[in-house]
Amino acid sequence: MATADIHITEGEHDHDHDHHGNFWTTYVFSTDHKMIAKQYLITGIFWALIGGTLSVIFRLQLGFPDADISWLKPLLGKWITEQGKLDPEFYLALVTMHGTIMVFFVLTAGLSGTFSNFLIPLQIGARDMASGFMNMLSYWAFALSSVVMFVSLFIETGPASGGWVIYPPLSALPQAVSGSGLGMTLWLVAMALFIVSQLLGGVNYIATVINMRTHGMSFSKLPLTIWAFFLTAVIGLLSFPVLLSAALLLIFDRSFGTSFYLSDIYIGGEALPNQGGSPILFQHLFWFLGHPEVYIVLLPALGITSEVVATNSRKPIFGYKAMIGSMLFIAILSFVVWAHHMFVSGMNPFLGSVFMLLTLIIAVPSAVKVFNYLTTLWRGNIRFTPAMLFAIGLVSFFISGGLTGIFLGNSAIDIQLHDTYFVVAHFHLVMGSASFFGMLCGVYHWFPKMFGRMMDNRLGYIHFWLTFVGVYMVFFPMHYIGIAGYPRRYYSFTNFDTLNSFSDLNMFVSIAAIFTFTAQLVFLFNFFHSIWRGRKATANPWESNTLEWTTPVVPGHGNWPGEIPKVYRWPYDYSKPGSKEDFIPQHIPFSMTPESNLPHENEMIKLEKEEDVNVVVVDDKKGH
Ligand code: HEM
Ligand SMILES: [Cu+2]
Repeated sequence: MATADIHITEGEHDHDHDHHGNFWTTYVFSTDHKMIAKQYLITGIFWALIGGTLSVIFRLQLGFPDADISWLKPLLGKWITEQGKLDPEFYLALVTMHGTIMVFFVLTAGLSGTFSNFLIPLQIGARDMASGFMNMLSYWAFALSSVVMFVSLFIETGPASGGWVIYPPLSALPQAVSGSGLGMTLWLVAMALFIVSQLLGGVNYIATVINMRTHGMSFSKLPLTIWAFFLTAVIGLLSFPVLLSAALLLIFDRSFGTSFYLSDIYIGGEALPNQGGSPILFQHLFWFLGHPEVYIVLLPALGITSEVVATNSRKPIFGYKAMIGSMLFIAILSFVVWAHHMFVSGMNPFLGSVFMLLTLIIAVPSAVKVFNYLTTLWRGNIRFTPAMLFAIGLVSFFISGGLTGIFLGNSAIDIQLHDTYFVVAHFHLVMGSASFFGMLCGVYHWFPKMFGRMMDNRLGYIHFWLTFVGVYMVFFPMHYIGIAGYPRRYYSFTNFDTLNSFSDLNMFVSIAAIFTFTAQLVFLFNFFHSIWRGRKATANPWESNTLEWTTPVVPGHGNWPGEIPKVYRWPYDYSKPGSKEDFIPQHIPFSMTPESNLPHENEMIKLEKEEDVNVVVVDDKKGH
C-alpha cells in the first residue's frame, strides 16, 4: 500500500502547510470552497428571514383583513394607510419579493450555493474547486445582487410588484403600477447579477466534478449528492441564460422603446405606440427557465436526502443506478414541460396536450425516487437524527405535494385550478417546503464538518416537529381554499360573498404561518449558539462512508493535510454482511475487507495492486 501515497493530480503548490491569510482574505474575499459555502449559507439564512417576514406581513392581511395594523407603521411607514390597513399595491410587492427571495436567494443560492460548494471538493476528493477565484466571484456577484434587491425594498415607489414571474405588460410599463417603476428596474438588475453568479458557480461545479475526482472515484462511485449537484449545475447552465435574455428584452422594452413584448396597449384611452410584440413570448422565455428552476431548487435537496437516508438507515441506498437514471430523466424532461404553466394563455389545445403528456411522464422518475427512499428505509436500522427526520419530512412533502401535480398537469383540470390557492399549496409543499427541509437536513448533517461542533439534538427535534406540523397546517388548508375558487395574489376577499365562508380557514392558515415562522427561531438559536458553544465534534460523527469524513475535524485549506485518499468502493457499503463494522468508507480497499467481499470484489483486489504499480509508472515518467 505504500505506493498509494503517490499523487499525480497535484500541482507544484504544496498544500500541507496552513495558509495564514488576514481577516479579509480568510473571511471576506476567500477562495476556499468551504468558506464560500459558509458565506452562501449565512446569506441564505439572512434572506430566509426577510422572505419569511414578508410572508408573515401579507398573511396578516389575508387572515385578518379587518384588523387595524397601524402598529406596523414604524416598520412599513407610508405603506400602512390612514385607516391602519396595508396598502393594496404594497401587498403585491410583498408577494413578489417573497417569491423571488425564496426561490432564488434562499433555495437556489442558499441551498445549491452552500452544499455544492461545500461538498463537491470534499466528497470527490479534491483540494478545492477548479477555479477558486471564479468561485469567489460567483459569491460576490450574488452578494451584489442581494444588495440591489435589498435596496429596492426601501425606495419611495416600493419594490417590484409584478409577481415573481414579472409578466409584461405590467412589468414593462413603468406607468402601470408604482412597483413597475424603479423597483422593477432594480429587480431586473439584481436578477442579471444573480444569473452571472449562477453561471460562474455552475461552470465551476461542472468542471470540478468532471476533472478533479480523486483516484478511483469513477462516476459510478460518486455519492448521489454529487450526481444531484452536477445535474443541477447543468440544468442551471442551460436555462439561466434564457432568463437573462428574457430580462434583457424586457429592459429594452422598458427603457429603449422596443416592442418585444408589447402590442395594442391602451392606457387611459390612449394607445401606446408599441406594435407587434407579444407578452406570451415572455411567458415562454420565463418558463423555459422557470420550470427547470423548480428542479434546480429540488434536486440538490433530493441528493442530500439520499445521502442522509442511506447513512441513517445503515443500509445501501436502494436502486443507486435507478436514482441516477431518474435524476437524469427528470433533468431532461424539465426542459420540455414549461408550457404547463401556460395552459390558459390561449395556446393551441393540441400543444397543450403534448405538454400535458410530457408533464405527467415526470411522475414516473419521481415515483421511482420515492419508492427508493421508502425501500431504503424499509427494515433499516434507523437512527433518527434531526437530519434524518428532516429527510423523511422531505419525502413526505414530496409525496403529498407531488400528487397534486398530477391534477394540475391535466390541462382540462388546470383551467379550473390555475392561479388559485390550490397551486400555491402544491408548489409550497413539493418545491418550497421539500427543498427547505432538504436544506435544513443538510445543515444538521454537515454542521459538524463545517464548524467542528455538533448542533443540539433536542432543539433539533423540537424544531423538526414544530416545523413539520406547522407546514402542513399552513399549506394543507390552501387546497380547499383553492378548490373553492380563491385566486392567488388577491389583496382581500371580503368583497366576494362566496369566498367569505372560508375566512375562518384563512385566519387559521395565518396563525399557523406565524407559528411556523416563529419556530424557526429555535433553529437560529441552535445554529449560532452551536457554532461557538456546541459540543466538539468527532471526525466522523454519523459513521458515514463518504470522503469528507476522512478529513480532520475541521479541514484546513486543501482539505486533507496529507495525500488525498483513493477510492475503492461505492459510498453505500452499510451493514455489509460479514463486515465487523456496519459501515465501510469509500477509501478502504477490498484487500482490507476479505471477510465481507463479494466474489467480484475479490477480483478487484488484483486490480488494486496493479493500479498501484501503474501509478508509480505514471509518476516516474513525470519525474516527480
Ligand atoms: C412561512 C412560510 C411561507 C408562507 C406562510 C408562505 C405563504 C405564501 C402565500 C400565501 C403566497 C401566495 C400569496 C398570493 O398569491 O396572494 C406565497 C407565494 C409564494 N411563495 Fe410562499 N410562503 C412561505 C414559504 C415559501 C418558501 C419556502 C418558498 C420557496 C419556494 C416560497 C415561494 C413562494 C412563491 C414562488 C410564491 C409566488 C409568488 C408570486 O405569486 O409571485 N414560499 N407564499
Ligand atoms: Cu413547471
